[in-house]
Amino acid sequence: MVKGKRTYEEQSADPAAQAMLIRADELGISTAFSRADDMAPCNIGSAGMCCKLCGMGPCRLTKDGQTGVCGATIDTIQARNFLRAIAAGAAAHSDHGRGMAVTLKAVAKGQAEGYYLRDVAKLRSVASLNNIPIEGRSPEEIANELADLYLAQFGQQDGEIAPTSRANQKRQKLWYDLGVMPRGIDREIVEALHRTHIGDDQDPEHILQHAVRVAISDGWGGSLIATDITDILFGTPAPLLGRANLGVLKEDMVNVVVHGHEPTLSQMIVAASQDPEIIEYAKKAGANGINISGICCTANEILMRQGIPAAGNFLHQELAILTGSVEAMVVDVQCVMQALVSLAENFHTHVITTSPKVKIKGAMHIEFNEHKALTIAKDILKASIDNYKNRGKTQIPDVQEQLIPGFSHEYINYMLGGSYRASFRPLNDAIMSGRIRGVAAIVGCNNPRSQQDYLHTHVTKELLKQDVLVVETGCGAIASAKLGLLLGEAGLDQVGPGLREICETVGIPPVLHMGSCVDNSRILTVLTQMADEGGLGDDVDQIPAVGLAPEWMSEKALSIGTYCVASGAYVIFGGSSPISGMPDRVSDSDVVLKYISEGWEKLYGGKMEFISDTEEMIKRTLEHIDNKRAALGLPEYSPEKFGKSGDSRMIELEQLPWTERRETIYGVAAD
Ligand code: XCC
Ligand code: SF4
Repeated sequence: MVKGKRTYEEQSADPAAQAMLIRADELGISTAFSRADDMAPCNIGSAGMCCKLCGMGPCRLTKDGQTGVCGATIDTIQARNFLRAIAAGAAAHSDHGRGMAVTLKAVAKGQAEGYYLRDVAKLRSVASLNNIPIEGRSPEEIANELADLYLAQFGQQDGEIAPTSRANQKRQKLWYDLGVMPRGIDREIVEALHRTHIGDDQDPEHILQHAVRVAISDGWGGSLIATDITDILFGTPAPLLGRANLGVLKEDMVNVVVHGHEPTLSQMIVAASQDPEIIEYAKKAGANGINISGICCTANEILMRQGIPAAGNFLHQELAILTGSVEAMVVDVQCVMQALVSLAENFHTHVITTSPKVKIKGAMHIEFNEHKALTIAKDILKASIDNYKNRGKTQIPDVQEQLIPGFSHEYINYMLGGSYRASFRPLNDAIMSGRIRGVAAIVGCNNPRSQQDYLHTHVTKELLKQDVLVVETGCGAIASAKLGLLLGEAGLDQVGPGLREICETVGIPPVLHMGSCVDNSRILTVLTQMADEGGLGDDVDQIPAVGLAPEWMSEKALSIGTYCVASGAYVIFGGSSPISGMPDRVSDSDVVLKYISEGWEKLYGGKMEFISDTEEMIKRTLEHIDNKRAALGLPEYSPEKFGKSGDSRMIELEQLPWTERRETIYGVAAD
């Protein structure tokens, strides 16, 4: 746990962040980093031992055997707190999904200015998956029916939510048998609040069973719906060349940073920024044009579709403003710090809130709606341009890295077999032969209580050396991007021999950027398709795969972790555990912690653990992968066998300058 002021290097592994933290100190401005140093977390609350669910409390349970005023035990309190957190996370993702469905409906009806059905192939395939007829129908008709179907999933009362039909058959049956098949997205979230009200559900295991149902309604519901529709409206991602870190901000341009989650607004701002009228307006203001960049998952959404650079991840939101070069930070929902507004008062930056759900006192509010999106986006850009003249002294760290994002599950499928033989066969074969030892999904946030980006990138690097193929999303993916791990190129000399062979043969980086946090649903799809492909058992829990969220902080991360467990994965969270309980507890020790690991493993084949020690995280990941390999009867992992095929060609390629090499290997053109 953090105590006292850390050095800049201890606060962040990113040199751009370190430079801005120095600037913040020089200017006497606080950041999440310094505030974390100044305020130790409450040790009762952080362990899940505080209940404030009614006016008889809050009850703080610090002694063994103690109960709340109502008699609630620590296990009940922890389980309730955990369920509430998961419900909030699922609500955030799912409401985002609902927003996408509302937009799809408006587009289908021709009532959404500036939006199109950009990926009709995906629309048709998603419609087919949902038994919506496609032959002889216009894209708008199909989209209208799909939007209605998806919108209905929120208010549905019984049965199962439609996208769960894409889970493996065996898994669906298991969810039915265990009573965790979600009936309707809103219904499960409401029930979570009901069950955790004073005097309701008080059996910890029963409470946690509902946590699973809520989480499934996120991963296999709201999040999957969000991903599907985002692809339909803005295109299914495919690899392209991007850039990340504060160095993407421009000295001579109007810098507009979009931050948050929903792509509806950010995509429109990108479109509006290319409008000749707007460019002209910027030039008149004395700038060389408009430079859009992103923070958090909004960054991922526009990075992997349009190649718009990412200014950074969660902990970069304040640092971007600290450069003094940001005319406007345009935010919508989730992960937006209230601190931005008071921070921006030290500079000329406008913080502009746009969601009808989110206002911050002191911020400018320009409300977004999908019917007038383009007009609103232009208004926002004009306000940003008008602010350019107020810019004072700037300091933009000259730090950025290139990356290749855009690995949707569709693209991964295609890249492994081309148009004629698209399948997961080569990936499964590589795992079966031991060239690839297993797969790790490293996802989630930044947390100022640990060194920014260090845990992510350290775990990533160590697993690559061990021939573990890594997929990433969210702020974790941006961490790897900033530190240069999302270029096949930069990493290949640091990856194990077998994995390197595969990456070079297929032409992929060893770390695949799969998108934003709602796109963790893509990871579910990949795992399901791998199970269905054969050779790695018949369900996700048999695949040698692990999910990790080393720097998690948001409730959404807990929901993601839980739906991954429910889908059969082993999930490791780093940092602190929200349910760690008393350090030296004796009586029926740590019921909740035990239940989400051993208990859930018996039921779902997946388990959840909170491990603060990094090396232990890596060790358990590899152990799990090796145990799963052994259970499948696959050969033991032995790196000596691989890495020699085709080396002469690679040695030849390595003589070329990086841009040419990149073009030859990845087919991504130079800037
Ligand atoms: Fe938020 Fe999605 Fe976490 Fe990043 S990773 S801090 S949730 S933006 Ni999802
Ligand atoms: Fe205390 Fe029980 Fe009320 Fe929680 S629900 S605050 S434990 S009395």
